[in-house]
Amino acid sequence: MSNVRQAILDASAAHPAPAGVHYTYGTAGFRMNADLLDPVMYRVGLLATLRSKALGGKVIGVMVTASHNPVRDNGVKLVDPMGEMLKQSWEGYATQLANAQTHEEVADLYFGIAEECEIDLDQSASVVVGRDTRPSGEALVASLVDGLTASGATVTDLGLKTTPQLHFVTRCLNDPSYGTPTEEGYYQKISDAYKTLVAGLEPLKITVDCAHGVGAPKLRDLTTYLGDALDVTVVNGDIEHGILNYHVGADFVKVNVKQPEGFDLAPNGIYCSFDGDADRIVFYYADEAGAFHLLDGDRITALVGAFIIETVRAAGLDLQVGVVQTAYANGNSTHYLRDSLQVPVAFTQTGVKHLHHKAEEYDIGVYFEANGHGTVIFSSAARSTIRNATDGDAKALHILRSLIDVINETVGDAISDMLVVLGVLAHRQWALADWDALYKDLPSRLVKVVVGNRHAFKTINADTQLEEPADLQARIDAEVAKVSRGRSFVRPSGTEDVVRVYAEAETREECDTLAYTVAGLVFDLAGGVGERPAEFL
Ligand code: 16G
Ligand code: MG
Repeated sequence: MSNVRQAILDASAAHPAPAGVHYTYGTAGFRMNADLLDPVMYRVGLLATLRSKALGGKVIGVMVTASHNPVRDNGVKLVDPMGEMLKQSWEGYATQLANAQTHEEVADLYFGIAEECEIDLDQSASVVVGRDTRPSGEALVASLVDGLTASGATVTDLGLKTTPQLHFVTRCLNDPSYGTPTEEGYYQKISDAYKTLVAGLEPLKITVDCAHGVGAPKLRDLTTYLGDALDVTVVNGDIEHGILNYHVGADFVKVNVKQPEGFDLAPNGIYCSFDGDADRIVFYYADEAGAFHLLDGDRITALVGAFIIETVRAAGLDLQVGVVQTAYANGNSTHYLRDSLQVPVAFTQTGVKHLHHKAEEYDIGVYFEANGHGTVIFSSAARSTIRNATDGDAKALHILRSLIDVINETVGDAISDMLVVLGVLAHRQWALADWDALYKDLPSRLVKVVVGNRHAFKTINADTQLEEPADLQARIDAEVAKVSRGRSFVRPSGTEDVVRVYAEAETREECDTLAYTVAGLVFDLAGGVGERPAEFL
């Protein structure tokens, strides 16, 4: 037996699989109750080694986080060399390895994948690891490192990082032109660029709800680099007491359309919330009357998209700017982008990797999910056009050049997105109310339905239609036709054991009728479980 096989078997013995648990590498990697993740971590270590070897020894990233989930959960996902999500065809290998029943099977899969992908096992492998503030994180990283070590990878444990910082460092290690591969390199790059972007403008003041997560210490670190360029107040930054994401953070604010707990909103102030691993952000403010106004990912697309288009035009550059949304984008945001801004809008399935991939088709691609996850990406041609332009409006070129470096192109990044939005607001001299006035949202509603088997739901056309269960879509279409400007779709969640129903319509009443009627149809015709919720029609 080879030494490596023996090493993998020996180390695997310390990470036995629990009986009867099925693991799936989904849109956000593996994510579940932390108590079940130990064997998964070990095996993800093996897979990360293989992935690095398969790519000629390039550095692979591994992030240990469960994002906005409760603190008892944890999760893990792999990051490819340019800072992008793991190549989709490898998700299947991750799932296979995680579900192996015996140590022998784990080793067989390791060598089986190597053979199938024609991986040279003598190739070196290198992996960087980051984790969020969850108490389970350290032990899970140790199990991950066991897998990496048994399979011979060189490991760098970066400790506490936001998810986007881990993506950034991974990218820089493989592509030094992107930046210095350290947390300090990250702060230096984006803070220098922000200072350049807003030079000469009135500094803004923002209060940031960090969801009691990793964003808090990291944002505090950033403020020392920003100096006077921005006045940041960190709130909800208690990472010691296991209250991560509890009634706070971007997901809480977006789902409930209300402010997080823990502080009061002064009228017309600038506020935002990060999620637990700081890769999502939403903004909000209270008006004079105390009413709460949410500015979600769709709004960020509209603000940033419009600003970039205008600046590209002002700079006299011939670059195509495009926007990518999902079916969850409010219909009026799409309407605003297409009809008022005349910008091409593409739709993809939910999940960052789909949006990112689509955005790569433009010279400059702007993508944000309604939930606040997104970024802007520049093709390398667009980047050189912007960097090398000699004529054209100097101010516009200056803005674009600094914007490129404020943006974390590898993945949605709450810290970097915050600076991008603030940079735009500073240039426009807008309060959040001005941003809010760009368009008016159509009333919308999201409803969860618990069914026996959510995997029986198959969507097509970027999640907008159901292919299975058969006949359900025709029933949904009939309901949509009854309301004005109606839209509704159903998709299985990739992160929770539920089916999600989305509906929007011209009025709140029509919207709610549509949402609860469709939810009722799903419940009745597609195996609803438990008591039928009273609000379902
Ligand atoms: C994950 C995705 C996010 C998506 C969400 C949908 C990544 C990094 N994150 O959090 O993009 O919006 O899942 O959740 O891809 P759902 O499938 O439960 O609706
Ligand atoms: Mg997150």
